Amino acid sequence: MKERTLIIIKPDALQRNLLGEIISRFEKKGLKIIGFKMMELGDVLLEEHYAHHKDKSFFAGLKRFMKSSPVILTVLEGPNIIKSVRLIVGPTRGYEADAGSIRGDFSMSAQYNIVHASDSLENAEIEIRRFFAPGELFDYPKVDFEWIYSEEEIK
Ligand code: 3AN
Repeated sequence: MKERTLIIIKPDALQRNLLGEIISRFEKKGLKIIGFKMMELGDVLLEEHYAHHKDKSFFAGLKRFMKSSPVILTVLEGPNIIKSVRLIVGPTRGYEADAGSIRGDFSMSAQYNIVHASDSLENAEIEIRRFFAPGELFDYPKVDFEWIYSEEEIK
């Protein structure tokens, strides 16, 4: 089984026009995008996804924030995916994250921290199933092209 993780690009990133910047960091690192979509998250999905925070004082605020605009959900594939993505993303609190990481470069907050990334392979599979149907994930390339010119062009 190839290693996969779920990324949620949160409302603050979309409202700050950071989507391209964030996706580009994952792409340039060499991670493969195998699923990608835009969604408005409702209470049911958020209460399931953030069940471990349901008794925290910030839970209502977290839900309000996560519903403030649509989010982008993406599934990334690559070796050692959980660790490599968490290094690119940085720790939860933006003000503690190293410069060069997404949160280190774009967040000063624990709540408005730009992205969610799964914390284990086990949780990644549960989270991917929560947001994606099997037909929304793609296995590619089906053919390896050389990207210089097509064979038809030189006939
Ligand atoms: P991570 O997103 O780094 O896995 P979690 O799972 O502890 O961190 O937290 C999930 C989300 O809950 C965070 N991304 C953040 O939006 C929110 N959150 C976590 N801790 C706090 C906090 N102390 N105050 C406000 N929001 C928080």
